[in-house]
Amino acid sequence: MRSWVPFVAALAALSPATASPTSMDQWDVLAGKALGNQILYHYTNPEASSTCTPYTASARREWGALSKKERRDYIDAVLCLSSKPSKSDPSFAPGARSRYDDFVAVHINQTMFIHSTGNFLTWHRYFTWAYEQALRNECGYTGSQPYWAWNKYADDPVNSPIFDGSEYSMSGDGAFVPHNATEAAPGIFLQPSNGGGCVKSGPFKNEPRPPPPKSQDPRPGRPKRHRPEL
Ligand SMILES: [Cu+2]
Repeated sequence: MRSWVPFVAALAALSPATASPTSMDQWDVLAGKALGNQILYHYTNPEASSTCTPYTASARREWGALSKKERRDYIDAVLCLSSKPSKSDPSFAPGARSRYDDFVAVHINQTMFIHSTGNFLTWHRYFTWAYEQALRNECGYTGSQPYWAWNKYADDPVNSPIFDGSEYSMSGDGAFVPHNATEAAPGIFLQPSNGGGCVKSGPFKNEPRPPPPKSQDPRPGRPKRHRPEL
């Protein structure tokens, strides 16, 4: 019979990874229950893997729950990926310049077949894993791909850890450019705010601007967006 000690220890070790205590919400509680069930299953199922365990499994964590060093490690790995040359076949992605662009190109190429479809979750799960592997194997990243719980910051995104414009964020508002409301999805309009232009703050402000788009947005009926032809 398996010992309960590793179960309890693993639960204690992994639970804080799902959320920061100060911002715990109902989704974090649900995720904690799921994690508990997974750990319980692992240590009570005789056929459970001995190599993939709750200790060795990659734990995806919310951006705001990462330490500043962990955020910076992830940002540095992304910057590293954007500094490496593309491996894509130019006939597939003529606009790709970097390894980061390679992943953008794959997503653009598949856009019409992976959204609002039954394969949405599985495709994006595999895609995220492949991106995470590139960060690890090509840029020495030792963490896991973080996620963004937007619901935690919806009331004040400008001051959230992911968009506060600090060196530990993804960016702040871009430069202000007067613009009308943007149709994010059919019938859903995002009202204009303080940004709209080039990224001016945060760790990606010096990233090269992609070339202007050479083709139509692949989604008919949507406003054109500034995208490289990837
Ligand atoms: Cu997608």
